[in-house]
Amino acid sequence: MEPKKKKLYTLCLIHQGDKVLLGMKKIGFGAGQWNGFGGKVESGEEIDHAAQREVLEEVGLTVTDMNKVGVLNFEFESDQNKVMEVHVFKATQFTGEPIESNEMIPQWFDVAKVPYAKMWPDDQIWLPLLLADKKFTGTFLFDQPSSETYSAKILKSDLIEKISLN
Ligand code: 6OG
Repeated sequence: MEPKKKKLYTLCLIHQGDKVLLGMKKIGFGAGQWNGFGGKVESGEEIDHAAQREVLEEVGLTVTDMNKVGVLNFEFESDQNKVMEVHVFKATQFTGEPIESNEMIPQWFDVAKVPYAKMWPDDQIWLPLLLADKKFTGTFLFDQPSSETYSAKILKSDLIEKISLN
């Protein structure tokens, strides 16, 4: 059997004090849900450059302090060819003001009121680690890629806290 082809993605959460900036995805994969900002890494592009580029494109901010905090693999039972390797970043400093883009409507949330019910279900497992300045790696198997329904269910998950990411 051929090895599964992983596609590389970024996801950046902007966290300042007791607030986290999320975006309501307007189109594409995960539309109708709150998430961090990110997307596909282009061929030949550095992953952290892709993370910065996606934040600028999706919410108009230039991040000035950003660290990689996690790597998550997403697999889907109903679509065995879809394997996503998502590099998760946390940014604490930026310049500019959040602006709505074609893809995202930004909104600040209190860290005690993150809208997990309207996010991918994996977020409630790893986002608390990010907010607590921890690093992690993990794999999540979903039944299906959901869109606008928050209906994807986690069939298997495995999240490990890490001291450092290599
Ligand atoms: P575009 O299709 O917009 O990139 N993403 C996920 N984020 C979370 N929290 N959970 C998931 O569970 C996700 N699957 C994908 C990665 C898609 C964006 O959505 C993120 C990218 O930032 C399945 O180019």
